[in-house]
Amino acid sequence: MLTFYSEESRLRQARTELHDGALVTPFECPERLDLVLKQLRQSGLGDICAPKAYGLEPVMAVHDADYVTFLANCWKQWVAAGHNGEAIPNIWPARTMRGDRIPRSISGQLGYYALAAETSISEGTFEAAMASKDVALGALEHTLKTGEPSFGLCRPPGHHAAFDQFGGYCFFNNAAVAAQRALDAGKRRVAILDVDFHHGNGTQQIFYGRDDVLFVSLHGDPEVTFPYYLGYADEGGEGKGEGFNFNYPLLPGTSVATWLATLDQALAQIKAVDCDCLIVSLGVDIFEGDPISAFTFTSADFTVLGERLAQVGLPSVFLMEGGYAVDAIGVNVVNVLQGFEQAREKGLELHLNKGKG
Ligand code: Q9C
Ligand code: ZN
Repeated sequence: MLTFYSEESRLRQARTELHDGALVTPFECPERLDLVLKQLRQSGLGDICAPKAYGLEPVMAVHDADYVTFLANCWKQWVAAGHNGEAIPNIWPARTMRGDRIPRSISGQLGYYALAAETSISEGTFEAAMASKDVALGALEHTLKTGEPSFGLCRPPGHHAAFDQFGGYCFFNNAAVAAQRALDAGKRRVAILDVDFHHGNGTQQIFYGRDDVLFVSLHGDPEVTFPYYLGYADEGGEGKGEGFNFNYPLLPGTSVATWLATLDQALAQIKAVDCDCLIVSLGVDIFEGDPISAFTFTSADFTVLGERLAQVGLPSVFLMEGGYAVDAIGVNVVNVLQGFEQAREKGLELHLNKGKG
């Protein structure tokens, strides 16, 4: 399986995350890339290549143009305004105020375009976000061309980024950018399966009114887990999109057996809808040792996850979402991909034998 990766993903080197009432070194850090790359190289899974630059057009196909302009200019404007630290919002157009004004001040714009406060904007953040969506697009292009699976080692992650909002460590929604690209290349319907610990609120929001992208997510129950205000089981899509959104919220501490049984339901939903390809929002923060999450996957369980995903039988693109800096994230990612490859090869073999017999 080919991996796509960009050195430019390292250009985001934020120093601050608002966590537990303090500014800490961000959990979403460049070292995550090293942990995954090291394990990929040792695994012999396949080559690692750099994507080409796809420009802004595929981003504009799912994000608001003014939002993209805000991200491109935010750091410069923040510095020009004389601020010392990194750009962090501290006020929003909350429910009791107007939501139809985009203030001129960069502080006002930050609140308008942010959905959470943990994620700072720093020098190089925009450039890294550009590289990250290029990684997703490179992986998608390879899979569309060959039918072979691919892995996009995206960083920063994407699934919390909505049409015109950043947050949860995400700026551009890599999975949404890739899904839209597949449609624009002639695919009729794309399935996105999100297994990250956190609900993919951004992906859901972008496609909520549409029937050409099926969004299915397993995640920590938003009653008690970030992002709190989306990801409930009764969110089924709207208008044409009704029946194309499925949320499976699970309580913190949910057993792997329950999680996998829920996955089987989710996979049955995907198989019940006619889709041309599968994009997996691959967050490995469902690992028992993840520092900010609360599911109970062991490293071995990730192999089982990969095997089950192969049963869907669709051309598949894996895109990195969460999974934080503990050594095991590399092994966990590789286990999913190897489990997938092995089960897929076995499936192909069975298929061939059937043909012969
Ligand atoms: N300070 C992804 O996994 N805050 N984003 C959680 C820890 C936000 C996670 C509490 C978590 C965002 C892509
Ligand atoms: Zn996550």
